[in-house]
Amino acid sequence: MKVPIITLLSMSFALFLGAPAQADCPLDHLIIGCNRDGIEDTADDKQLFLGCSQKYRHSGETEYARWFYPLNKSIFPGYRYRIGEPGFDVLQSANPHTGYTYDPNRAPIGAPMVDYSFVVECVALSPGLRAVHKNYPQFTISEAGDDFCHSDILDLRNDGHLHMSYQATDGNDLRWITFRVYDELEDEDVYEPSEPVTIVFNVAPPAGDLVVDGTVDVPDLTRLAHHWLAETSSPKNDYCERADANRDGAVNMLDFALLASNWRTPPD
Ligand SMILES: [Ca+2]
Ligand SMILES: [Ca+2]
Ligand SMILES: [Ca+2]
Repeated sequence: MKVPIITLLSMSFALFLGAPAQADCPLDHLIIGCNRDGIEDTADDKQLFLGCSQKYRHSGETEYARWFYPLNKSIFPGYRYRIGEPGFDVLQSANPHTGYTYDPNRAPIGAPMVDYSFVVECVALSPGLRAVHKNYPQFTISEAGDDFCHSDILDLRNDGHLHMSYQATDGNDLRWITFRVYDELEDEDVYEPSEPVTIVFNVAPPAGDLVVDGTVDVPDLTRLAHHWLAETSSPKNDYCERADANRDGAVNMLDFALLASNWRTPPD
């Protein structure tokens, strides 16, 4: 039987569209979304978030056994200690076959670079660390204020699945990088910026070190106050960005006690 070439092409295209694109990617990703509670007409409908459900997923012997990514010694002479996760992706409502990125209730509405333009900005970065996007388009984040436009890359490649390489000059000391995502379109209907999300490397920060820098002091207490009495702590928000220090699902006196026990302890 002769199958017209146009039929074959359309079948291939359908297979391509139906393929579980990144559903099985073994590496962690921070997933950009909005409306975290998934419910319409609540305060967070237009607020962006960076989903943390995969943060540190592969770092420990069991899920969340540790709160850091180990950096591994590489063959490269500069920034020798490296790991290739977490990357970035965005929730979407078009393709149900893409596993964890399919979430119609929390996906941004419309098209990238038309209805929204999400910039991922580095707001804090420890000395001796950088984040490199090795694939097209290449870029390096090496200081606070550096950013990249995730929506631009999604529009360019028709794929929002980015892998990042985190590279440091040593594999022992605490290293960290903090991101937030905001919509740079100057539109009345603009999305609100996300809360900051921090990833740490090599070792876990002390309990209560919420604005990560290796010591627990006033900025950490202020951040704890921000999450105080939250009962929404879960792996999806990295236990309220570690404010729920004992990971029991609530931010309360038990977590304050852990923060207080490390108060102004100098880093090792
Ligand atoms: Ca909502
Ligand atoms: Ca701190
Ligand atoms: Ca707690």
